[in-house]
Amino acid sequence: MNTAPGRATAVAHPNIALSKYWGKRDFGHNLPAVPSLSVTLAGMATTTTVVFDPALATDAFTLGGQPAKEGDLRRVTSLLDRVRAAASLTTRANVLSSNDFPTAAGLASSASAFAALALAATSAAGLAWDGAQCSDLARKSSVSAARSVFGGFVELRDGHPGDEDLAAASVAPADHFPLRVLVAVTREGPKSTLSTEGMLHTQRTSPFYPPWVETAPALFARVRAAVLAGDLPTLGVAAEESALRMHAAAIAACPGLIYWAGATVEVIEEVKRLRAAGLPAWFTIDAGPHVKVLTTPEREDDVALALAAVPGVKRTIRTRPGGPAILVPEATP
Ligand code: 2P0
Repeated sequence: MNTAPGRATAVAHPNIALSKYWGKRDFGHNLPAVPSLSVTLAGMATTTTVVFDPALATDAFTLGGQPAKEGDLRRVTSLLDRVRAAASLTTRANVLSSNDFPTAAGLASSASAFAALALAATSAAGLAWDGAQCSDLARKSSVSAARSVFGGFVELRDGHPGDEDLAAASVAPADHFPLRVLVAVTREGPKSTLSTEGMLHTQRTSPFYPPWVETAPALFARVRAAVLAGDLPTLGVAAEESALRMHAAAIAACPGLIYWAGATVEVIEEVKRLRAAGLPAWFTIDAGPHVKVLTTPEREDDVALALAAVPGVKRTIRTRPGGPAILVPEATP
């Protein structure tokens, strides 16, 4: 419940793509070149408060207690400008946001950030927008954020010219089948190439970008069917293929874009060893060095123990499918 007019707080979770998005069909409208399917994660969250304040001359954005960088403030302002236009408002806003997981480290912080911001900002502006409208708004700032508006398993189709609105949609709820996702953190601190630049560079220079775009829809269909069937082994294999093809396209860019650390490869090898030993374990990797491992609740402890023992793994975060972005009561100071 958000009682004070002009302000609202929302919580959103990161998501991990099982079928990856990498590349834009239209940079101006931020339309993805390939369809993607993700699982929204419980256990990690962004909390964002938006306060429209007539006393402000410009928007202000504080991230984790620190004034945000210029570029981050610009992205926040551009989302707020869309909200102001829709609500016929001119008032500037103060945005306070915090993550309970590392920012910009390949843990999809922009996904939860813009999903929380879209929900908090529209609510604070008095707009009663539904999930699809918030998802489209979030997607215009960050494609993966469109998916974090919804909980459980979520899809986002590829965009085509003329797609002014493009929202993600739910495929199956969080409890559709028993899944655990373990994040093997291989490096602390922000990554060197942000996703937006990384995919633009891949698009411009990688000879493997066209085959990536051409083959991604069939992989997406395999991932989607496996999710609907609750078939983790089939899902795991398709998710690994999607991650490796995305990285293959990025690695083949000029110069090559290698998001992996040495420990990333060590974890991949360990996942293969676990699988050969009969444990359910499949990996996926986003635009960073960490490895996310899909497994079952029954074998989560065994897999977590094995990952923690891999040289170079700093720590392991245990997550599971989680809920949608929601409005929450504000904490009293
Ligand atoms: C994904 N990633 O599907 C893929 C896999 C990273 C690797 O979406 O430019 O922050 O803001 O739309 O959404 C990360 O890219 O990029 C991402 P923009 P975004 O989750």
